[in-house]
Amino acid sequence: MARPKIALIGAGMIGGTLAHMAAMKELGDIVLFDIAEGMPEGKALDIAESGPSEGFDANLKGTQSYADIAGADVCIVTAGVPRKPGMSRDDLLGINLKVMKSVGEGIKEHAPDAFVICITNPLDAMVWALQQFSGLPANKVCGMAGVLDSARFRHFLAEEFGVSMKDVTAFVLGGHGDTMVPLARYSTVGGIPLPDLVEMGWTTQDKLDAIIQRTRDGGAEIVGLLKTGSAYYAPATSAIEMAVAYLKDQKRVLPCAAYVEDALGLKGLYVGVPTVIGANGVEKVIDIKMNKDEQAMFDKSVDAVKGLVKACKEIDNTL
Ligand code: TXD
Repeated sequence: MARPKIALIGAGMIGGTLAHMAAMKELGDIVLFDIAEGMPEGKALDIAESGPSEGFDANLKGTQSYADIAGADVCIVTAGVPRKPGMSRDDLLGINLKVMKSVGEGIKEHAPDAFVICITNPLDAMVWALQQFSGLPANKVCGMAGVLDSARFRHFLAEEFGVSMKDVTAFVLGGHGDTMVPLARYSTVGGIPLPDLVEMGWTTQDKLDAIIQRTRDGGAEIVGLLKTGSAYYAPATSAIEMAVAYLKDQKRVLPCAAYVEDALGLKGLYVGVPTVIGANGVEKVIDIKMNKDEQAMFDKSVDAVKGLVKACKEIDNTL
């Protein structure tokens, strides 16, 4: 049986990290696509040359031709421009929408059966535009944001509680932006919900609120520190987790930007929701019941996403 084929559309900071992680995990053969001349080829060759020491078998190829992604099982899209300090994710919309059009057409022609994971910001609008431009079924096109935002939340909570990050679960819903909704009620340490941990004196509500805000600001915190780009290790790791759930039919329960046909009060929108990811892509959107406060935060986040979608339609009237 042939190895799976992983196509990374965009071979920059996240794309290169994705390629390295996918090779080390032996997820399959890897194509690094970019418009930059030489860079994808150089990264592919450099990672391939790490194979003998690391001990993985994978063919790696760098390219500027969409023909080389033919038959990909998974496409992870990071093509576009990242933020610089002082920029919001939404500031990237105009430039990256045009990039999604070319990427969507490339995937439509050469990898129509792929499971597509979009990472490019502003994520919730870009994943929708990518699905529209590519014409792939909505269950095969999703966005990576919730896994990253939840991972950041989990990391900060594990630090606060002095416990293993492995034993902290967290739920972050809504758009990948300032309005994201970390759900404390559904986040736990070893199954103990956060509100119980506050009552048990493990932390205070003020500290929990500060951690929730730091999660919302997680991307900007790293952009401010790096100064020349945005986060790439944790975003890549998060997307790989989603790709593995698809490739190995793991039925993982993961938050991601998925198309919501009719759930959570939504009728036809891409936004961060709890999903089940397996061999059929996004196999289920979990229609959780939120309380009044959570619903209000979620609705606010949904409105922000709808605003981005509207802005896309104003730029490209084919959408
Ligand atoms: O959680 C999330 N979804 C976010 C997403 C987490 C972190 C970063 N987020 C976004 O991912 C970020 O705001 C950017 O929009 C993307 C990619 O971030 P990265 O740090 O990898 O950006 P780079 O290093 O600039 O890489 C982007 C590559 C670069 O090599 C360009 O040459 C290439 O994209 N690029 C293109 N490739 C193909 N086709 C076109 N048109 C194109 N334009 C640029």
